[in-house]
Amino acid sequence: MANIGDFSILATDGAARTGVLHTAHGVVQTPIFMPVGTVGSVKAIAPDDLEDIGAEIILGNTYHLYLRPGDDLVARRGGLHEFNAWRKPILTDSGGFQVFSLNELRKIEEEGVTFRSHLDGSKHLFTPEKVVSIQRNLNSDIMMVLDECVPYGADKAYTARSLELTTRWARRCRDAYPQGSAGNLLFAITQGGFFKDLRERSIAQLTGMADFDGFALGGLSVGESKPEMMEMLYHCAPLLPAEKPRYLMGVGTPLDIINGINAGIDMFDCVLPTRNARNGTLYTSVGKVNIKRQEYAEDDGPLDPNCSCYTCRTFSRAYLRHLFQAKEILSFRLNSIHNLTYFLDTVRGARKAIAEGTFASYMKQYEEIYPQEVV
Ligand code: PRF
Ligand code: ZN
Repeated sequence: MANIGDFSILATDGAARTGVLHTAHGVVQTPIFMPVGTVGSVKAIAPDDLEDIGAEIILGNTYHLYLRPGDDLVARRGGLHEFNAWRKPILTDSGGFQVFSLNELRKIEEEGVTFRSHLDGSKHLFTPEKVVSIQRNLNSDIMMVLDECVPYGADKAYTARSLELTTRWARRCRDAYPQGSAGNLLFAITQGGFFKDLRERSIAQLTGMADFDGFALGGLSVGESKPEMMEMLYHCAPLLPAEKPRYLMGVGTPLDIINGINAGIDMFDCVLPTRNARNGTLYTSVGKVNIKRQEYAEDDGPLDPNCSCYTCRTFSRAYLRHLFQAKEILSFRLNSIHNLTYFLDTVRGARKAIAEGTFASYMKQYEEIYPQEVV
């Protein structure tokens, strides 16, 4: 019998691994991509669509759900799974990152971070204890610690002070909810900016506290160049404990995800598939397609003949283009179904390739589809 938090690695291929993580709402196969449902809903997508796509876990945001509708209100509805009718695993980000990206007037102190709501300007304080309590109210399967995502370009002295604070906050999060208290897992977030020695220090401090259920790499994909991100990713991923799930936060493109898997990462989330779906940028087996282009106006073929999603099984490129041009809300849904399927197919294909020992050639296909990718 597996316990909540158990993570078993089933196969490895180089540094890449495939495994199974047990949560209170079922298992997650890794590597996995987590669709982003900021306010509890994956934009334009209903839970039955998510089921059809084969999503296994979605992400919600502490920051947004705390401000609206309020974590107490969600708790009174039985938690986020009962509230949004997604009964499979949910990971919640801690709010740290959202406070830093959505608030210019935030103030960071030892106690926590003070910020103003982007909705009504009201003032709030997130402490490590508070974000754990919010995530417990949401009944998140995987809670994240409060961290400071250091802005790109921060100097070494600032980054060093910040990572120490992130470590102290992580300890306070864990102390507020000791491991195994109930069914909510807690992951630590390593930081350290773009300084390898600081990254190593952050990882050593956090992995030295053995009582986290997983470890994340934070502070990447924050404005750095692709080579800078890759260098840090490949340097840090192998330093995270091999026996626990490793999560690369907020990353990324299909090729980034493939690189993450190649470096030994197990979990990913990004708004890219859903946000790009709403912009008409669609990922296919031959690369990115901009569905608004004139060349698709009378194209009766499927968006991607190699995709078996509802959108590709049912509609032509001509119709998808028309929906997009007419700004029909169905366009959001159909495009999101396809892009999420593409990202989930990417990780499903990776799992299969790792199990079969063919991950290197699987990766090569992505390098060919997305050469010198910038965004
Ligand atoms: N910290 C948290 N959430 C995040 C990040 C981080 O560093 C990132 C960085 N790409 C995305 N989401 N808490
Ligand atoms: Zn499709």
